[in-house]
Amino acid sequence: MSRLAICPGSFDPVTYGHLDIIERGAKIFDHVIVAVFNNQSKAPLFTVDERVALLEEATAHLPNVSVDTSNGLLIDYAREHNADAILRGLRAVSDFEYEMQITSMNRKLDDHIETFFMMTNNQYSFLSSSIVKEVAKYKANVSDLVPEPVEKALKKKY
Ligand code: COD
Repeated sequence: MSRLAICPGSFDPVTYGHLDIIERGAKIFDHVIVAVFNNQSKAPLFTVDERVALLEEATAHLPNVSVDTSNGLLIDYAREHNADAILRGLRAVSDFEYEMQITSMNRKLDDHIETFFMMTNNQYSFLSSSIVKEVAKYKANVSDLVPEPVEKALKKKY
């Protein structure tokens, strides 16, 4: 039986931390859809189309990964696509409370879809899109934090 996971996020922009979770997830699940959603509590730097284009470049080497976007609820998206799981990454204890909140709400809305958490690779435990934008704004080198097309896109924005 073929197993599908949805890896949802803002991806504003995609970092090597996200990519690590996507790559590891793609080894476990038959197919992974990376889905770009708007997070109401964040003001995005990149448009949804820009985020999708950068994700497509960054995941081009993964044949069982596709990129999509949605304006709706994550759980509705997962249901519509007949997903088996929602795939999320965990960095630190500080992520836990937020993740528990959204997982509990998603489970209340549909208890058939499991959420899978993968611990960050130690190397990326400090890494977030916000921190990348913060340092890129001050022209610091971000080449070991994000794929090259993202680095270029950040240079254009700032
Ligand atoms: N190492 C490991 N994992 C990482 C790293 C790293 N360095 N950096 C990020 N991640 C993980 C995150 O933990 C997350 O799992 C994923 O990568 C994406 O991260 P972000 O920051 O791009 O995504 P978020 O947290 O902004 O995504 C929030 C959603 C968009 C999923 C959420 O807002 C949502 O579900 N929106 C749709 C509307 C909805 O359904 N709302 C109700 C939810 S209850």
